[in-house]
Amino acid sequence: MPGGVSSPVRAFNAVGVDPPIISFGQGCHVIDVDGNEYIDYVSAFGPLILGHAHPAVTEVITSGAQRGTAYGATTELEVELADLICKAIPSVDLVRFVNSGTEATMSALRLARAHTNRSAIIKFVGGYHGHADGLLVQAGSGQATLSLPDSPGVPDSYASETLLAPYNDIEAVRRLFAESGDRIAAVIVEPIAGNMGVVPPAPGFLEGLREVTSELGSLLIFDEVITGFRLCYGGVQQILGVTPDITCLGKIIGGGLPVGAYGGKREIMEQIAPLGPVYQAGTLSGNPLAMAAGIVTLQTLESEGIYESLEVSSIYLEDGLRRAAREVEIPVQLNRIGSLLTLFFANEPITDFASAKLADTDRFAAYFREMLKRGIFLAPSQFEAMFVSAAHTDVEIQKTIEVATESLAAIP
Ligand code: KE4
Repeated sequence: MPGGVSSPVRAFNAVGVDPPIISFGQGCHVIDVDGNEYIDYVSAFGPLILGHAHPAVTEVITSGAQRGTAYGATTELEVELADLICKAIPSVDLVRFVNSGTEATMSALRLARAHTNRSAIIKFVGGYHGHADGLLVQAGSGQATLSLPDSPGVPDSYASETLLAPYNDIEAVRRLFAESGDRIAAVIVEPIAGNMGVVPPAPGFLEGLREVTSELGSLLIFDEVITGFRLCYGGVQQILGVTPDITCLGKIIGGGLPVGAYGGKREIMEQIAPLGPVYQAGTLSGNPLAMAAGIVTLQTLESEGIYESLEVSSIYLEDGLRRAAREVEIPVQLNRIGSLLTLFFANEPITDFASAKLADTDRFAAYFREMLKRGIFLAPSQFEAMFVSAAHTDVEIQKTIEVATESLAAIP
């Protein structure tokens, strides 16, 4: 296994410590093979909004597995999850399941190019949408963590179709459209950026994207792989009041099993095979265990008032972390939206990738190591988010704040 991992960020290259090997999770805790217990804020990078091994999720997977794991045929479960998603997100009339966020965004871009008969796309510097070739251009998340601005192996011909603008810079987008508008198929954006650390949209940014894409016949794609069902029941688009043409989903809708999805208005989605000519397929797409886990996760989220309690615990955590940094007089910026937050070691506000890159990643690494040895498991990169789950109670939040105070005091 290259680097001993199945995904680069897990190698902990940016934080200078060997990664623990996890044995199991329970609620908001993970336990490594040496028996060390951690309060977990990685949450598998987002899917586990209910926490690890949630009884209802575990039950449907266990009972489902006894009926088989894959059929290469349609099941009632995928229809049921599709219904839940289409009912929860008004902009989605039809939805197609795939096996990862990467597949979702890759397919959404192919659909947008077919629908508009155009080839260029706009993404944002520091935005991460998975590892499809054309999207590995100045991406965030693991690429930013490893300081790999562009991946080798992506032909210039692909990269030349990917135009870049700084996140939150609507004038830069307007300039790109002025120069190349008639060849831009779509703009793809994380409506709340989670892969340069958490960066909220500036007032008017998403509205501006909606306006310019509608004006010039391009599609607006919201990559809600992180934000889908994270901040409310449905897409964050419903809170932000901007309606995309295509929405990409993943993570939470699979309850921790491999899943992705993309969906949108009927007249766009009808072009997907077998209804239309745009080809996309997948052996395990819509697999019954991921569908079952996703259904019970969404049903739990819809029924139990979880978003309200997530907001309360996330505010508690934010206030505590701010207080801890003030106590030791370390300059930090804390960006939080709902149960997504990032503590940046920076003096100035973080509003895009250029400002995020000014953060002191050495100081973050020292903080990370201090937190880890005191039993707090954070994502091993300044350019990721902390994910608060429904399983984090006041006890764990208070413990996290105490440990953060000790950790911040211990770093140089
Ligand atoms: P996957 O292919 O990893 O399922 O999803 C890609 C993706 C797409 N869109 C957004 C907004 C995403 O955040 C992601 C993946 N997120 C990263 C963490 N920020 C996954 C962690 C990893 O790469 O190991």
